[in-house]
Amino acid sequence: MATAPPKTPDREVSRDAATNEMVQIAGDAHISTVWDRYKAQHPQCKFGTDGVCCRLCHMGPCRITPKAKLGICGADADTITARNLLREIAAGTAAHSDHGRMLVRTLKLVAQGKGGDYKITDPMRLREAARFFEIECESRDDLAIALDLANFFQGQFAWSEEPNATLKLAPQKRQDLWKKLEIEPAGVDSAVVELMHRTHMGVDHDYRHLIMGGLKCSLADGWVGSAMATVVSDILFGTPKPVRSRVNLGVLSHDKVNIIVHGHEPTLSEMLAVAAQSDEMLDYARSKGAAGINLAGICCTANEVLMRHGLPIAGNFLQQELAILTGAVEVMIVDVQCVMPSLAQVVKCFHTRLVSTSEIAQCDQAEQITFDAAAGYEHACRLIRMAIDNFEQRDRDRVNIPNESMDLVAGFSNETIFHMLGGRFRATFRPLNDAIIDGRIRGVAGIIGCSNPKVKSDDSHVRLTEELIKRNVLVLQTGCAAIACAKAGLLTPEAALAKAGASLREVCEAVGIPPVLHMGSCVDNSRILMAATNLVAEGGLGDDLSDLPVAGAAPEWMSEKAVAIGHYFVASGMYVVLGHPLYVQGSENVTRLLCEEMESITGGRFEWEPDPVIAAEKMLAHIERKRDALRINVKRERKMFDMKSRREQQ
Ligand code: SF4
Ligand code: MSK
Repeated sequence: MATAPPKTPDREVSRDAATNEMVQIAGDAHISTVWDRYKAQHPQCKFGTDGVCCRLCHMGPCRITPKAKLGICGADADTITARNLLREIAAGTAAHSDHGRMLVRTLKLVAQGKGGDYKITDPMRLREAARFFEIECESRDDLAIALDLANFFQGQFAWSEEPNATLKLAPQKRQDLWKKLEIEPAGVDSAVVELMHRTHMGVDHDYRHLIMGGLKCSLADGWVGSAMATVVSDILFGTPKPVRSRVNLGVLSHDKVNIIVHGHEPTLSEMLAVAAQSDEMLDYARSKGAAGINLAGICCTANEVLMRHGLPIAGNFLQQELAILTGAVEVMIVDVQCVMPSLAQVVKCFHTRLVSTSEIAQCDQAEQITFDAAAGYEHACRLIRMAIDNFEQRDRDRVNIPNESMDLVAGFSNETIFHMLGGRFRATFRPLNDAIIDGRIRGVAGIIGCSNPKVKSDDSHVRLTEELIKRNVLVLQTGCAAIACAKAGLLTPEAALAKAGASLREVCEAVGIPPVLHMGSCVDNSRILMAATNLVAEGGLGDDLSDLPVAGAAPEWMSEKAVAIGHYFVASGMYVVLGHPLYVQGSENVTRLLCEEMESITGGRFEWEPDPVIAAEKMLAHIERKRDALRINVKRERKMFDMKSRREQQ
């Protein structure tokens, strides 16, 4: 029987050599990857990309065309694109917030003494959060405070007469604006429900009113659901501090049991990280001929265990199939979000076992072992044993682990940055504000989001980051963007400093931070919101988030969570550049509202720009405009002080 010739990839799919190598191997073995399926979907539906396809009722589906400018009910392109966009925001908000809910539940179990091996790892963070939300802390033990905080956070999900209390994390002026615009959410769940209601057939038809509703829901994501997820993760698992580790498929081991954790919720992976280092598990691995246990991550679970344990990252979103294709993974453990259904097909070609652990996320071809936090440690041991038992099934002749792996430093929470900038005794953002005010740092950029087969993966993340640090902009990162830059070496202070502009380098060296700071997973974009809030609070850079010389970008985004994130940044007054447009281009009005008019409403707006170098220029132009408005670009006269004026200063 003639064998089919190996497939040749049409293009370099990635900036990352390990990815290209594995895609070639997949092609040779006729195993379909995300890039093959992307190609098979071409040409992609123009009605979909323009956002003018509506299937919200069963008179439809309807599509807006030059000949049919209205759907059967009379909805026009403005209403249809806005409604479709809002449903994406609702889904993104729901995803982040359900992640937050899971963590709040675990905190409550711990507080009630039913949390198994979970505990309060950072009591300072607990007390700091409790005090902020006016929970009594004096003369009370941690568990009592944790119970009050968990109940308070639980209350933030339900509908309430009052706006969400966590909105108070934002600067006062921003809160006042949200109130004036009537976009304060009053409960995460009700914000999502309201959006689903407003977008039901025959409810809200005014595209402007719809978009403002979308901003309201997105605030329930960034400043409520995600903010709570980040705080509770820090309390339970520890507030991240700088750690060194390694990244890319080359972190997989030839002689150890490889276990991949993939998804988003850190609860199980935290226990796996502990159990994998236990003597019991290590002895068992050795008894089966393995040199040890290698726990590595994909996507945001990777970021979580990296930030707190320094565990290696095997790859970002588009590398999940490729990790299995190495033939060296004993078990891939998945939970929620960004887990491709295709994994079930890829594991069939190898010895890898795919285990789904979330009660809400099942895959008919994966093994389902639903995670129970109260028995977290035993659960983790069971999964590790499963991997060890599978080690002898590994076919050494089919193992293809690329050589590529890179050093990185991650773990930059706001709390850590405060201490790094302020020194041991005085936590402060002051040196950062001063460096921005005197122009040595021009501003701050947040680069976040996924990878997407529509573009050469990692390339835009890396080029945009390089361009910005070269121009003396400090870069904060999360999610798969951070992993992309880590693979390219930009998360090693040494390499990044070498690429940074002279004045940014000087400041970073003086205060001991790298120019590209990895702040965590997708929910940890709330850390970027808080970093911006801290810049305002420190003084000298205006009194609202929209005054700051900051800009955001998601160059390779793909998920509905990214849509929600983009909107909460815009609702918070930020300028956000997306590498490809939202599905709204079928409506000139909606596009104009999001990309132009929004600036006069919230102070923020969207921009689409596929070219990372031009995106950097646009971000820098925005940063300089903000600097001009703050009048910090005005050259200050150097005053010569004589002895008299020095004495007057004292
Ligand atoms: Fe068509 Fe209107 Fe129904 Fe949408 S809601 S499918 S536009 S009839
Ligand atoms: S994992 S949402 S692909 S960043 Fe958070 Fe990466 Fe985007 Fe998923």
